[in-house]
Amino acid sequence: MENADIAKIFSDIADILEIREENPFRIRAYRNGALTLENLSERLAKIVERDPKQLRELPGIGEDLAAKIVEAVTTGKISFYEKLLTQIPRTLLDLMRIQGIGPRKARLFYKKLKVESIEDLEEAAKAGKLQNLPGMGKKSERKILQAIADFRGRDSKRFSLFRVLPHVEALVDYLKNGFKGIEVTPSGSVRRRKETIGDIDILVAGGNASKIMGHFVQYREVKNVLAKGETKSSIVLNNGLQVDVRVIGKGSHGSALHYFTGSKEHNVAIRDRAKRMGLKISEYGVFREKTGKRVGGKTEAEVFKAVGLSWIPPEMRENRGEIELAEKGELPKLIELSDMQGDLHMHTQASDGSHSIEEMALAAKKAGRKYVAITDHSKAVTVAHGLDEKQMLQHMKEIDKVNEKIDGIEVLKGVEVDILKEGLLDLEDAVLEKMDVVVGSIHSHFGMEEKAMTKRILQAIETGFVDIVGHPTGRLLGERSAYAVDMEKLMDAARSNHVALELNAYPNRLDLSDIYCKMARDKGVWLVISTDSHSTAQLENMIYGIYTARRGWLEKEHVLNTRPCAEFKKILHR
Ligand code: DGT
Ligand code: CA
Ligand code: CA
Ligand code: ZN
Repeated sequence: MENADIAKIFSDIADILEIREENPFRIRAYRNGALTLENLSERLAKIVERDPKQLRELPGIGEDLAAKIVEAVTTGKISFYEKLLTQIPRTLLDLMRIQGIGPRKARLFYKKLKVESIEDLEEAAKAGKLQNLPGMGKKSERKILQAIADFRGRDSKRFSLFRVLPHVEALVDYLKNGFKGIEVTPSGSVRRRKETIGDIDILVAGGNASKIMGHFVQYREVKNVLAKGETKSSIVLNNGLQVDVRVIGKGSHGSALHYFTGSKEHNVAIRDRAKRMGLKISEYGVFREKTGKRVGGKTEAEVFKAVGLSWIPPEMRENRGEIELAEKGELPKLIELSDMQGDLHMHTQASDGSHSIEEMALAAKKAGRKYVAITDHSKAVTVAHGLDEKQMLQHMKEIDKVNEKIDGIEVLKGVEVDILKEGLLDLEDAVLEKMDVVVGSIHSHFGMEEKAMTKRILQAIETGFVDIVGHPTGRLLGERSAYAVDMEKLMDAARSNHVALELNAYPNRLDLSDIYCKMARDKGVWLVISTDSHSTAQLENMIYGIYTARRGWLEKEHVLNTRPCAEFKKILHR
């Protein structure tokens, strides 16, 4: 099991214990443990391999949790969790995937109405049974029905990319270590770095296919084997993720890689193009339609060249116009991690972060950044301990001090100020005026109608104080849909007011989405990519922003925080 899987189980355990009203300290221990694991940059499997005792040095990991981590890493299971799952209906946990429902509400519905699943809950809400429960009302009942509809609308079975990549890496290692001279390449949506993944596809070129298949299905994380064939097998991992592995001859590596990378839409367009040129493309190679003569397939570049195209980066292969550009030789030079000089959204212990200003700045320097903005929450976000005017001014002094003290990274004074319901900002102008960077974000009243929501954000932009609109649609992958906003209008207002939109690299946000990044690029709207880190480890999440940016065709020039700090500041203070 990978870190994120174990973190998820710890948080499930906390939920179950809370539903059963068990000892609050125990519940908190699992929640804290989950948080620690989410923020850990080293693989737990590695720590256990080196010395399991070192687990105890992690914050919030005691004897009990450490033993469970060892069990998870070595056996792929946590028996305590399995046992808990037999004591409550498994489907009850699904309730907490509905926006606005936590363990308390789940317990309430379960105890009072015998609600055991999302279906039960929907039925109860439709029958008007929820509104009479303590702490509930007509409005909250309606909200739950809406949230259920939202949940169904999302593809709830897909995994976020960040939960998948560690497994891909481990699997590639496992397959490579078993055999000499084979090439193992992730393909499918993983290679295209799509924000969510349906299943993992891995291509193996060369080697003895049946031996490779035999080795693959014995992977330690296998829950069950769906199919085992001569050249193609599928398994399901303990966390429910499916993995397809396909073995192909070395001579067909390029054409197979192209085929299995997809997307399907891109493949269809390429095949049609080939047909018009008298060629036939399959996973085995490129052939002349008439003679059957093979004209290429060893490398991907050969495949593209055969149809008159330059090599297209996998992130762009969605049939959104990339083929036309490749034909003209006008593909963009996509942005890279090493282009990122600044990170303009992060939290410290002053609000809901886990580390100090100095720790964040030094970690950002280590991650390769040249400047950061410290942007703690403003007072409206009480759950995140947002700062009021007085506290903010004090905090700014602390930021200045750190900036003087440390070298090699510039620390800017910033804030993530709440955009209130009516579009006003949550801090006085006099404080905002003194900031280097103001990120304006929405953290409340997500359910507003599109017109009102658009007006709200436009109003905030027009105050003249906002430099960047943070996570502009508020979506949380697999948890919460984007709020309704007229993106066309928002982008036009951003451009005319010289305000940048954020691509939030926090891996369950990735908001703006790839499509909106491309739209911003087309409209000439300024963008920034920031991590929204709440701990030092999360500063490494910048790479997820880069993946989405590349899917949105962004180049270095489209993203303001690729510029050196002095230039960036000049642009902001136009
Ligand atoms: P996913 O798994 O839903 O995140 O998305 P993909 O793109 O990984 O899709 P998947 O796993 O069904 O298939 C992997 C690749 O195989 C896909 O990107 C393109 C290729 N492929 C699959 N089915 C077809 C098909 O019917 N026609 C063509 N041309 N290619 C296909
Ligand atoms: Ca796939
Ligand atoms: Ca697949
Ligand atoms: Zn935020």
